[in-house]
Amino acid sequence: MNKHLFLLLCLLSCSAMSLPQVILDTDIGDDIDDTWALMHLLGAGKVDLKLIVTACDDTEAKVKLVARMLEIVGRTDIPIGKGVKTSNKEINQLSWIEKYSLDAYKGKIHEDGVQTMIEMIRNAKEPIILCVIGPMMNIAKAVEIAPDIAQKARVVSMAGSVYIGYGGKEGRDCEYNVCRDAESARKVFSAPWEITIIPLDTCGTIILKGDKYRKIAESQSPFAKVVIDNYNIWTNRKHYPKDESSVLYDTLAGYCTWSEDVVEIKTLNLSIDKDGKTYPDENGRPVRCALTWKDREQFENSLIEALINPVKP
Ligand SMILES: [Ca+2]
Repeated sequence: MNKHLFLLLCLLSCSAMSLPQVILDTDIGDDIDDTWALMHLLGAGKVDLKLIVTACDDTEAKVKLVARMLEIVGRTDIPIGKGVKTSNKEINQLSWIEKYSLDAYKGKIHEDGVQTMIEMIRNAKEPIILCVIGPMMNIAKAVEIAPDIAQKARVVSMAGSVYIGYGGKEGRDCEYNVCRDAESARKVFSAPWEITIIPLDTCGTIILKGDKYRKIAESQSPFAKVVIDNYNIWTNRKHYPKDESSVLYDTLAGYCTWSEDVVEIKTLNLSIDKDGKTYPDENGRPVRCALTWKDREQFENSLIEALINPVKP
C-alpha cells in the first residue's frame, strides 16, 4: 500500500476512535433533567465520560443516586466524585435510593470531587470538556485552587438566559444555575477558558410528548427505565402531565459536548449582573451562546435513541 495512503487511513481510524473526553458536573437529584442528561450522555456513546462530580446541596446523597444509576446501566467503570456540599436539603429522588447501600458498590468514589477533577484535567493527554449542568460552585472552586486548568479545559454549560426566559417567553430571566450562585458563575466567567452556554433561549422548551415520550416510557432498556423510574418518583412529578416529560434543559448541554449541529452558536460578550442575569455587555467576556435551534427534531431523536437503543461502550 502507498505509504501516504496508509498514514491517512491510520489518522482517520485514530480520529474515529478518540471520543471527546468529558467531566460531568451535575446537581442531579434536584431537577430531573440531569438524570435524562446523564443517561443520554451514556447511551449515545459519543463521548468518553471520565468522571461525574455531584454539585450543590447534599452532594453525598447525590453520589449515591449516581452510583445506583451507573450500577444499573453497567457503567461503574466511571468514577464518581463528591462535590462541595452546601446543605443537607433532601434530594428530590430520595425514595429511589432509600434502600440502596454503597457497601457493595464496585466503582470508585472520590471524597474530594473537586481535587479529582483538577488532577484529571492536569493529567489528561488532551483538553477536557467540563460539562456543567448545575450551579457552578465546584468549577469555581477548582479554577480558584488551580487556575492552570483553564488552559486545558473548556466549559459547556446549561446556564443563563440571554433574550428568552423560561417557557420560551420573550425577555431575560434569572436562570437557576447562574442565579443560585452568581458569585461562582462570575468566577467561572473570569477564568480564561472557552465557555459555551446553552441558555434558556434554546433549552427552555425541550419537552417530550406523545409518541416521543411513550417510546421511552414503554422501553425495556435499562437507560430508559432509570429515567422513567426516577421521573415517576421525583417529588415534582405531580406538576407535569402523565404522558409528558418536564423541561429537559440539561440534555442539550450534554449533546453539545459532542456536536453543535442542532443549534446556532453566536459569540456574545456577556456579563452577569447583581441578580445573576446574563446580559450582553461590550465589557463582558466572550461566550459562545446556543441562541437558536437549527434542528430540534434531530436533537430529540438523538435523546430518544440513546435511551431506547443505547450504544454499548
Ligand atoms: Ca441540573
